[in-house]
Amino acid sequence: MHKRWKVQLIQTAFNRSQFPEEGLPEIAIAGRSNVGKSSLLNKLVSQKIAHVASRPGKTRSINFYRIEGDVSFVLVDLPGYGFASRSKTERTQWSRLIETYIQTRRTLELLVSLVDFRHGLLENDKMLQEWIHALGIPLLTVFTKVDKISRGKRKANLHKYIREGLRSLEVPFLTSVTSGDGMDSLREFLERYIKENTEVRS
Ligand SMILES: Nc1nc2c(ncn2[C@@H]2O[C@H](COP(=O)(O)OP(=O)(O)OP(=O)(O)O)[C@@H](O)[C@H]2O)c(=O)[nH]1
Ligand SMILES: [Mg+2]
Repeated sequence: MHKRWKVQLIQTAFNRSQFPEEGLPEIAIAGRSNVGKSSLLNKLVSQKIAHVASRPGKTRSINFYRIEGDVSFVLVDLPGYGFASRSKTERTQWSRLIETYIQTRRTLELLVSLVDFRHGLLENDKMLQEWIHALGIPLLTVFTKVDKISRGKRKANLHKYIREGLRSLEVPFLTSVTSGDGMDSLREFLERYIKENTEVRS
């Protein structure tokens, strides 16, 4: 049983001027619309704090959540990409906001790239991962919705996706917010990551 993380929404940003001041280390959650970013965040903190919807395009702002567990850090829920039915201007605006955040944020310690376990990496997931890699930002791949794939098929599925090419500093985590699979290990990993990567510098 993990020690519960305390969570508090510190900021909702629709543009750069609304980003909170850089302070605590940040872990950002990125992925296609509807992949389960907000759901994963809620599950990590055991609280329904981020809005979840069955229709894609729910989260349109960057939301900063302060986490207090063994360590303090900020979890950042990013708007989803690859959502076709919005207007082009709106799409450009969203991706620009995400790009600005990723390129300028000096306290960004880790980007968690969420990928739907039923599909593996699609073209825009690959683009995101290659771009993050080129920027030299540490990246972890986390698969979502593994409950949709029977247990017996998961290992083969994971290996197929790894063979097809993905970036991840660890073996990708397989998670589900409905079954709770992988959540404890992911929580522990993130906490340890923050601990190890911020101690070195302070
Ligand atoms: N079965 C299953 N459904 C999930 C899981 N995670 C998320 N969902 C569902 O997927 C849908 C989208 O979840 P969100 O958390 O809103 O997705 P998001 O990535 O934040 O989406 P945007 O904010 O639109 O970018 C919701 O209907 C969730 O209930 C999971 O692990 N298993
Ligand atoms: Mg969301």
